[in-house]
Amino acid sequence: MPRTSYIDLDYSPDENDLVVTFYAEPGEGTSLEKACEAVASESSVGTWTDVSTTKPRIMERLGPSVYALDKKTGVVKVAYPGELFEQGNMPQIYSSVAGNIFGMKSVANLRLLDIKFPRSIVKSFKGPKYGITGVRKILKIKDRPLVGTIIKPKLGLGADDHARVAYDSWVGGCDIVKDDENLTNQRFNPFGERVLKTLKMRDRAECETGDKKVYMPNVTADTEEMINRAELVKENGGEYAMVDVVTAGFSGLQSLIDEDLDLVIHAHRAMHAAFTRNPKHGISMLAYARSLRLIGVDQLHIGTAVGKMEGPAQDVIAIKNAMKEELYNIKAVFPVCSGGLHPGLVPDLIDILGSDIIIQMGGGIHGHPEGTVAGARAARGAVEAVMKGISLEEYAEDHEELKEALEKWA
Ligand code: CAP
Ligand code: MG
Repeated sequence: MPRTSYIDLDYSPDENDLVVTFYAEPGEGTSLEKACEAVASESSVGTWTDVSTTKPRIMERLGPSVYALDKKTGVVKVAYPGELFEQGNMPQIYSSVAGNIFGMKSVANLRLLDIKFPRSIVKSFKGPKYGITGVRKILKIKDRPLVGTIIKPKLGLGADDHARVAYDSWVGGCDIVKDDENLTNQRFNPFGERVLKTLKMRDRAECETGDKKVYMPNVTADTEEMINRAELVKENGGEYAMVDVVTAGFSGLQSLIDEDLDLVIHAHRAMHAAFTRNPKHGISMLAYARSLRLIGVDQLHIGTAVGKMEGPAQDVIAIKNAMKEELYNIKAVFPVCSGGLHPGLVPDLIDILGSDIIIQMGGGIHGHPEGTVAGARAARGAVEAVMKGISLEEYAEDHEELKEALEKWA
């Protein structure tokens, strides 16, 4: 008897299935069951009507199963045969399970809550080249959080000033300096000039401090240009490339990583909130982060729970855990916390997310009353205090820069 429905509550996913958890709200005049049929069909082999060209074996072999459906919560689970997807091709996977379905009238709202990839698909991607252990090895920092800054103002500085602010950040105690997400190759700060001058300042700061320092230039552009920029970074002794992964897209990101330039890939997620923020519609940052781990980013912004960006603690914790959980030997991705952070927030941040994170402060360093060097010292001081189990107030008694930061922001 050929299958006519995608709903099969007796089905239990097997190891070859890609499993998606959705939140679904049926559209006007339809039921949750009907909405699920439409979602399962449109995201796999079907369309809005039966077609004479199909064959029973297609549904048998490639038809997904809606195997869980909760009318109270709207949570629906769909198991898709792994064969529906092209291995190593994240754009195709999202065009299936995160494509047309969001726009169908049969759903009033639809959110992709989580995604579980089968081993065959996981292994078809590179995964992080460095991951947490690799990055810690480069920076020679064993257990404390890494401290980074974003050069501010976001845009407007010339290459010389950019490099000088970077130098001040490093000598003040930052391990990492990054470009902001919308700084690429503008006339006032050309990419090549910025990278060369800032890497020179990195070398100077390393010499003067005796500590390892890294610079994360933003290579975001069309794919070919992104690769050219990453090659320029590599040729000039840089170790990192920062990519705005949402605006660059899965394809650009995969192409850059496939070049295997031996650079640490820092994933900024600007624009993610266009689809991750609405709790009823879109794609969760959790699912999106899992996909970026497979593709192979080494570091990823996950939120702060305490800063300026929306993102409740339990969601940020879930993303952090997903970046580190065992996954067929795929390396763990370094969680990056950034956005409205200042030294006064460091205890709560580490309390919620632990110390195996990268803490980035832009305004929270360059907005220090005594300037960037003092701001970096205050940021590092806050981390040292927490790692030593000392309250910030006590630590600030003999660390003036931290005291001034707390007076301004906390
Ligand atoms: C932070 C930041 C980051 C955001 C990104 C900014 O600067 O550079 O891009 O943190 O958000 O431009 O806002 P501040 P998320 O430290 O001055 O806030 O990490 O949530 O993707
Ligand atoms: Mg930014």
